[in-house]
Amino acid sequence: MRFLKILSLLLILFSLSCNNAATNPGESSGGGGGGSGGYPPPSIKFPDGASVEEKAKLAATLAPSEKQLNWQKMELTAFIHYGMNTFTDRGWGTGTETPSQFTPTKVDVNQWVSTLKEAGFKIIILTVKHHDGFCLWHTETTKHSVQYSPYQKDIAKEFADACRAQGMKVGFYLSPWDMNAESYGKGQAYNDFFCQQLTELLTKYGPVDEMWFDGAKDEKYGKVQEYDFTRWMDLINELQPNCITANLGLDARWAGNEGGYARDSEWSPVGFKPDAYGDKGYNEKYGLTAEDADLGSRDVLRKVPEVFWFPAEVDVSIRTPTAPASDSIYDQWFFHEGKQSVKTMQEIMNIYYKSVGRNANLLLNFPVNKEGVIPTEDAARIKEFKQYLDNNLTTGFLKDQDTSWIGADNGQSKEYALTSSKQINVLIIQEDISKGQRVEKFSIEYNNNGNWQAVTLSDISKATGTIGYKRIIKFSNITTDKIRITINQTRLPANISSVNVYYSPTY
Ligand code: FUL
Repeated sequence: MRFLKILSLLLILFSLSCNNAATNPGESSGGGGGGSGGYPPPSIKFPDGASVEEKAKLAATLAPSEKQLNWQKMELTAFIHYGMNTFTDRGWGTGTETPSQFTPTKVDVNQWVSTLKEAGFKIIILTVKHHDGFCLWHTETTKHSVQYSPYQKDIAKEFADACRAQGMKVGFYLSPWDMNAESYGKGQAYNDFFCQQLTELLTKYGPVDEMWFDGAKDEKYGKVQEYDFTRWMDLINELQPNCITANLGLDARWAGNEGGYARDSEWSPVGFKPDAYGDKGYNEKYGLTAEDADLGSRDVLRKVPEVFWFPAEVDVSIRTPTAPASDSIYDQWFFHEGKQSVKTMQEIMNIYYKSVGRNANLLLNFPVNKEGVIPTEDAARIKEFKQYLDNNLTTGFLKDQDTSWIGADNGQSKEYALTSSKQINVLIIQEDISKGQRVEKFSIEYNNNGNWQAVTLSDISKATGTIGYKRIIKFSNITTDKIRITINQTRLPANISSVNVYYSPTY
């Protein structure tokens, strides 16, 4: 029996490595059940009775689909919340508003796009429908839309055209929860309505790179609606196979909070099954929720039968609420005059270190104001952020151009020389995730007058656990000419694609 089990595992590992070798990086089907074109995204089912060691090795061979890999490389996604709530001063609307209340004076989509493009964002996701059901596009599905407002013009179209003209990718936030739709709560009728909305958005506005589905759904409002996720996901795949589905989607996972941080060790191969598979009760069975402190360590692998490539996305706003909106919600997402402060550079940099620096994408929200623009203060702050990254965290101090380290195994170390002795306090390290995420623990030392000494980690980088696509480690200032990285624990020999060190003077 044992022999047969080992043989079957060896065969699986062999077929996975052939699969990886036979395709370009990122084109891997994931080897364990991912469909071609990345739908559904890659996953691996563990053989019955596999030990945790065997599961960890298998999980280490799981790789993203091509579109998931491209998504991860973008690092920065901008969110724009704009809609009825902007005018009613609410966090959540009621669905009883009227289009006449939507009264922007100048919707300047070009200002949104150029501001965010200059700040380094690669894609913008616009709330084309929030929970109040008001649509920012011209739709056949309802009269509760911008078309019947004083503004009249199709904002989704203006936005998508402006993005494309400036070379930015396009995303839409379409709230599944709809407090205005008459069919909401009526089972298939609402799923038909929602599919019609999806069809409009995915056929009238050119390539859509990301569809973002929010999980908020308040059944206190008396209506219970079952979402037909399989139908939605199939439809998106049919209409726009390159589109990423996020949050209540299959390709990108909600990091579990709206405070701007990923986990210290953020795994992309996780035991948590995307809710959008509609597999009710699956995650409960294994005691997992999107908010858990751990979704991918050996403790999780031990108890689950399957591992999914489901990378984290951190959503937070550039504005912090300082007073409640008129519906008592402390709302960071929509613009509320005099009730929010723009985050400081220190706060934004902390968010950056705890999201992009922890193997997650940062989805940073910009509330557009009543007039229809990103306020000057917010635009100035994000410009400052970009300048700070350009000046301090872009050109590193290591001597060699090629810092890759393929096959870095347990207990192995590698030394990296700086161009000369320099003061440093940041290390950026990346794994080639097209081959999987593998490192569980690593450490950093520096040459201190001939002795190797461990760096003192900052609070932001409490532990040097996982790496993933990108890990940014902050530590106390040191002056040195050489650093040493040790891979303390890895699931399979790791593929380190780059390492570099920097000096961040202020944050
Ligand atoms: C939440 C929503 O309820 C908020 O209004 C906002 O859209 C945020 C991104 O997701 O769950």
